[in-house]
This record gives sequence, C-alpha cells and structure tokens, in this order.
Amino acid sequence: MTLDKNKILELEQMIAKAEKITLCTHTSPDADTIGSALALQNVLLQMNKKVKVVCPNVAPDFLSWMPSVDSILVHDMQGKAVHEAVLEADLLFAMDFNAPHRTANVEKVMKESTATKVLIDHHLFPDEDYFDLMFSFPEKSSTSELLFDILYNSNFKKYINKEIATNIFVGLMTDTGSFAYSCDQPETFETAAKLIRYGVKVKETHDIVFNNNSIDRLRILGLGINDNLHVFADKKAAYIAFSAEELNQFGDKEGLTEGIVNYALSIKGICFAALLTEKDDKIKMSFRSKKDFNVNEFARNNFEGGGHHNAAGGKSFLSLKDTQAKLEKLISEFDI
Ligand SMILES: [Mn+2]
Repeated sequence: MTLDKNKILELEQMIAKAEKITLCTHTSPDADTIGSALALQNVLLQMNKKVKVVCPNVAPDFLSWMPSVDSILVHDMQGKAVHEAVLEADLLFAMDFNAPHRTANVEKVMKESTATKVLIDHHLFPDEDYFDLMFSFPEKSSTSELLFDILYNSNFKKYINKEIATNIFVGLMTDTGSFAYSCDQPETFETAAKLIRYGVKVKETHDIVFNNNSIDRLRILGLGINDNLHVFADKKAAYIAFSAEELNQFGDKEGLTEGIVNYALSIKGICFAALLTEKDDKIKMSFRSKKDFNVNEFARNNFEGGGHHNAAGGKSFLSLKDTQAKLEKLISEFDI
C-alpha cells in the first residue's frame, strides 16, 4: 500500500485550518473503530484542537480499559451532546466505517453536518459522495493500522506516544484475531513491531482483551455450542442463534456474544459460519468464512449488510424462526 503524499498534505492542511474536530465511530463499536478514534483524538489534542469522539452506543466491557475511553460521548446516554459535537464540528472524521448509515442513530446529524468530511477506513465501497477526502484501503488489516501509516508518514509522527500506540495496537490485534487473519502482508507485522517500540506491552494487552471474559459470556458460549449450534456438514456451514430471552438471561450487555461466531467457523470442514442474535426490533447477524466464500456479498444480497470478504454483518426484520428458515434455505443452495 502506498499512501498518496498529496492526500496526506491535504489532510494536514484540513486539520491545521480546523478548530473543532469530531471523530465518529460505528455502531456496535469494536476495538478498531474506538482504538483508531482515540489515537487520532490524542494527536489532535496535542495540537490544541477541540476534539470530541462520538459513538452510537456503549463499547463492550472488554474495551472499557482502553486509554481515554471515558472521553467518548455515547449517543444512547448523551444524545444531545453527540448531536452538538457533530453539528458544531468544522472537520468530521469517519473512523472504520464507510457510510453515515453505519452510525445508526448518529446518521441523521452526520448528514446535516456542513463540516469537511474525511474517511479513514478499510471497508469496501465507501460512500464517495459523502466524503471530501478519503483514505480507503480495503486491503489493510484494520483502520488502526491505516491510521498508523498516515501518522507515521506525515508531520503527525512526532505526536505518536505509548497511549496512541496502545490504542492502535488493540485495533490491529483484534481485527486480525490476534494476528491470525487479514495479516498476510508483512507491513502489518512491521507496524506491530513499531508499536512495540513505542512501548506497547503485548501480553498485557492481549490478556486484558481476550482473557477477561465475564462468567455470563462464558456461560452463553457454552449454551450456544451445546444447544444452539446448527451444523450442515455437507454444505460446510454452521450457525448459532440466540433468542432475546436467552440473551437477557445472561444480562444482554454490549459484547456478550462478541466472537462466538468464530467457534462455529472453527469446526473442521466448515467454511461459512453465522451468529444470529434477537434484538428488540430485528435479528442481528454476523457472518464469517474461510477461503473463497465471500460473506460481504452474501450479507449484501440477503441480509441488508456487508463488510469484508471473510467477515461481515447483516440484519433481518423477520422473526428469529423465519430468519433461521431463510438462512437454512440459502445454506441448502450452497456449493462451497
Ligand atoms: Mn476495522
């Protein structure tokens, strides 16, 4: 990947001119969207900019330790402050998402905003009409890695510190499943090496993210694997579904079922996996795949979603039972 020097120059000029800058993260925030936003916030604060990070909903528990995470304005709790932050900004960043609708309840004000809009993201098909400047690199492991490239190859390099490096490392580590996928390019590891030089503690960071399960999370994983796992071995597909009642039984918190889809994908011979969770008004869906199966396309075509080639999300407004039936019919047509 080569960054366009002119684009970096343009970004530097936009930031120099801006007074109030707001960084937006996507709904159901993960470590990549939050890590990249917090890292960029740190840089901009050092430049004496007025910076705010806004998030549609609260970050999962296992990210609550991330440096400066308490500074995030969460729409579900501070709706008015989030609206103000978006509308007063003269420069708006989209971190780790490709279009305003990915911010759910923040979409409306994002569309009303008259700010200059910058995209920093690694998802396919960015909304080109919405953004004034785009750093869109779907081949990158994570937005965090992309942000690091931008910072490291610009006048912002001098601001990189341990806190920034840690936030970036968490995004990189989680978006690659602890350096297991989306990291075939040596640059990803070179970035990790640089982050370690800035003081990132790898084991500590890994432990606090991955070995920090709540008992509820472990128990719902048990339920999912024991009772709610559907395997279609001849179609190389498997999925796990949770009803709202089951989720509530384990105190349905943000992040409760995060990563559970990967257990379905870990079964020998399985190339397509899905996780279905029943929410108030819809069924939330996560898709993962191995090799050539394109879940981005699958989610787009069937479940109003999208994402990456091997990891995507979607939704369904049918009942859980009908969504399962629809999914099973699609699986029956698989020829993987
Ligand atoms: Mn990401």
